[in-house]
Amino acid sequence: MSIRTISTQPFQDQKPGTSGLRKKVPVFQQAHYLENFVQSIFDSIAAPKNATLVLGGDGRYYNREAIQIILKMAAANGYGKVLVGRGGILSTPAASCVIRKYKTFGGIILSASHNPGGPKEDFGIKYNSANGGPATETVTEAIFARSRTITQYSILDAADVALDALGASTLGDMRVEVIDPVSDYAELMESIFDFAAIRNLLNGGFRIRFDAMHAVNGPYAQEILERRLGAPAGSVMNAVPLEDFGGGHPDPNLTYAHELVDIVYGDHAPDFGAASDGDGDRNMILGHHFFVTPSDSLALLAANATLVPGYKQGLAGIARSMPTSAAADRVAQALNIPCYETPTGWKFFGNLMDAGKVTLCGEESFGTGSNHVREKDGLWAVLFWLNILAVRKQPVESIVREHWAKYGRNVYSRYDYEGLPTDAANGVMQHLKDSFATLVGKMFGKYSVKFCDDFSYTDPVDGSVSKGQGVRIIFTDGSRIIFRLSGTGTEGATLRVYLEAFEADVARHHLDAQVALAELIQIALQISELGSRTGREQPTVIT
Ligand code: G16
Repeated sequence: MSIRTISTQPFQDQKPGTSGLRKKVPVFQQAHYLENFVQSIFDSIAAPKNATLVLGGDGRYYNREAIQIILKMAAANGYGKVLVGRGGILSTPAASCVIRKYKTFGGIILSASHNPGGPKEDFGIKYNSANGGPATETVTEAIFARSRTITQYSILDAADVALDALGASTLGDMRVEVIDPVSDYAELMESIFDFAAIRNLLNGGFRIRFDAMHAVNGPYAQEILERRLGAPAGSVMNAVPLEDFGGGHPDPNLTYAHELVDIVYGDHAPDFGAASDGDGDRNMILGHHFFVTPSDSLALLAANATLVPGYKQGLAGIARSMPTSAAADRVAQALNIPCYETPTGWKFFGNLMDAGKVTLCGEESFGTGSNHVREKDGLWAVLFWLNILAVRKQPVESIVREHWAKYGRNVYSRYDYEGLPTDAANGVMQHLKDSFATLVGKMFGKYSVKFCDDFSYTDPVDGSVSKGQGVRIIFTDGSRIIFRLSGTGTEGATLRVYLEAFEADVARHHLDAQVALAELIQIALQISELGSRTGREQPTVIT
């Protein structure tokens, strides 16, 4: 076995987005493309010799090939050991858990998250640091800069490593340990939640449905929900992970998880429904004929946290991404703890958690998590809900309605316009920024614009500044319209419009969000000129 040093031309498009580098599979299959990025990671993170890495992915198309390339490159770059999930599988939260538990130098996660998989669909790669979280912007910028100047990479000339059985082998001087992808994670969940109480709930006829969407969480959910907690076999649906997610879009929202949505809104609906995404870090929570918005879910978990053994001491603080509703802020205020508003992207929570400033974090994009790992965690959110339900013994809907009655309701919806021509989407954003001065003070029916800006964030821990994180139009009553370009799409541009109105009046809490937000939606379309600038009348997805 020898190390080969291969000359390469840099690619200029390897800028990591919100969550690592995501491109179509054929892009990754180009000669040297993946290798350039992996070498750029290795060159930028400068691990000491014999460092240990964690490696795994969500099992999508090209996962296996990429794992073999990365293993051989790690061996050629002086790593001492790689812990790789059996079959090359690790959910994103499980990878974070393993990095932390075994105190490794970092890890590489292969996933394009909620994006579709398959030979013509998406693939992705990202680097997570020793804290188990996505690399900070400083590191991702360094990786990108390196990828633009790279001239060579190193790879071991060796046969593929057997990945389907647990155990250790060597690759050159490097040790490869194939680990069970589920057990460390399942053990962590048992240490946080009251499994006995949840088992009782499930034994008592409380019916659940978990949709793994043919993605990575199938085996995790079967092990934890069915085997360890005793949910009847079949409670986990679409449990077999497939390279193309069965042709579906593994994004747990009301549009893409329609199979589950039809069940929980159907005649024999279960008491609780949930879904997670391609790599297992997102979650959607549903009750009997009832949808819990991710923003409300964060607020509810925070308000009920002390019912869960792992959080019975209370919370240090909460963090939410800027477009996430202010429902969590109200809980934080009541608990007298800080609530931080960060840019979109889980990486911004890492410093806050490492510094002990926050315990729970959440995003409107169906992400919720805590300091137990440094990624958002889909199954963790499901277990958190089940733990609360086991203690409170009330239906999901009545827990949410009681919460609204106490704190008020932050009515919320997001409109996604996917696959727009990039110029048109940029044009909408520029037009909004150009309109700030004329918008302030302007009345739109009962809404009066108080303030607008392009959100900028100064990290309270390391002082780093992130600018241009989304346009905020804030009204005098606290209602908000946010416009933001997605950082995770791979086709054209995706423009997201986030709408939020605060409703204190309990008598109006029954209103459908689309009805309650109708006026704000019209204002958003009017001020952005979205229709005329993009030619798009209807959003692709409404959540
Ligand atoms: C990633 C990040 C999330 C973030 C989301 C935003 O999610 O991990 O923290 O909220 O992107 O997506 P967009 O930029 O498209 O609005 P994931 O699940 O794709 O890794």
